[in-house]
Amino acid sequence: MSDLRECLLLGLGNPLLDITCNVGEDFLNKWKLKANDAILADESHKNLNKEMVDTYRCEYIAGGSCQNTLRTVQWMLHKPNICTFMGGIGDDHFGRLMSENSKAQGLNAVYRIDKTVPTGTCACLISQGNTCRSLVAYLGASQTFDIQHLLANYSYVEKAKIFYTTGYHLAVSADSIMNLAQHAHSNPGKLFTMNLSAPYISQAFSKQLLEAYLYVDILFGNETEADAFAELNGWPTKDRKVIAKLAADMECRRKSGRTVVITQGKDSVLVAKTDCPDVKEFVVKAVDESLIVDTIGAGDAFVGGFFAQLVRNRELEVCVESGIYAAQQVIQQIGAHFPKDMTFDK
Ligand code: 26A
Ligand code: 26A
Repeated sequence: MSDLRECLLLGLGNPLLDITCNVGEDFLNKWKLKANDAILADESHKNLNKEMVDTYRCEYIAGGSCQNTLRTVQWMLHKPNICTFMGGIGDDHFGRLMSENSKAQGLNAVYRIDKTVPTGTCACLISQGNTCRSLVAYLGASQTFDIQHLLANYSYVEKAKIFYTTGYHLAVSADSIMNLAQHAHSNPGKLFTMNLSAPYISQAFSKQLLEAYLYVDILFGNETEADAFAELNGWPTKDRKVIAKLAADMECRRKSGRTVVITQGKDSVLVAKTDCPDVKEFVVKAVDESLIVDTIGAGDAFVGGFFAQLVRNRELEVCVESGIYAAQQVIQQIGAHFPKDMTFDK
């Protein structure tokens, strides 16, 4: 582990402060929220966070998909500042909570701070004795990130060897993403990696996605995102192994080709590579249903576990095993939290 240096991995995404608490049915009804749902906040949710905080004991965590992934890497590596995270927050109390929390978890967060827009949040309302989760995301200042911030902090780009961005961020700063992609492309040994993030990205941001995809060394996605990507490309198949292989074989500017990693919940993880006819299948070992609290953040943690080995140049098999390990720890906790101990020891 001694050869691990700081700022090896640079991530770009939407920082959202996850605000989690247990609520009663009446609270959900008052805010017209379904017990199991994930929505974007609108005008009607303006005071939701405040009322949650005033009414219940809330837990805060530096969330947002990319930041969750990088926190996972730090959790597994026990050495601070291996990961740099960039994204936009506000100049407010929630922004300061976010900074404190990400720092406490070992992240080197280089936030763009916007004076006019509040920090993004994700309200996570748990109900019915831990069995239901209602998520309300307010994207706020996460949408104010711009390429100027990246350019002003370019020393972190120079230092990094692996770049990771969420598909979500294609909607925020596609030019920053392209800048990272091209930086990796013109610097031998660097890797550009991306997540599909959500089916709607393949639908509403296909142009930006396909442009960045030319430079992707490693693509991550789950089953529904893989299906949406197949649909975008007009592939008439539901066979995920075929989808993974077709995705790996799309035009690629990277000399060494591309790796596509698809997670499927309790089903096997699929890995396809350019110039490799077989799609590898990694069996996911069963987790006793009674131990599963919720699957919030499982996909984010999978990618983090994968990276925790990739930064140490471990082979693909160990990266995937570590991804499964991290995801399975997170599904046994509320939200995108980890247990205290980390017992993966390959
Ligand atoms: C653009 N959107 C909707 C989002 C998110 C998001 N992260 C980035 N962009 N909506 C929810 N999240 C985060 O997803 C995590 C679970 O995977 C939440 O903050 C939560 O921690
Ligand atoms: C029974 N369920 C829901 C599950 C899982 C699971 N592992 C076992 N049982 N749901 C998710 N995972 C883990 O999280 C990753 C990302 O979804 C798997 O490792 C999966 O690859």
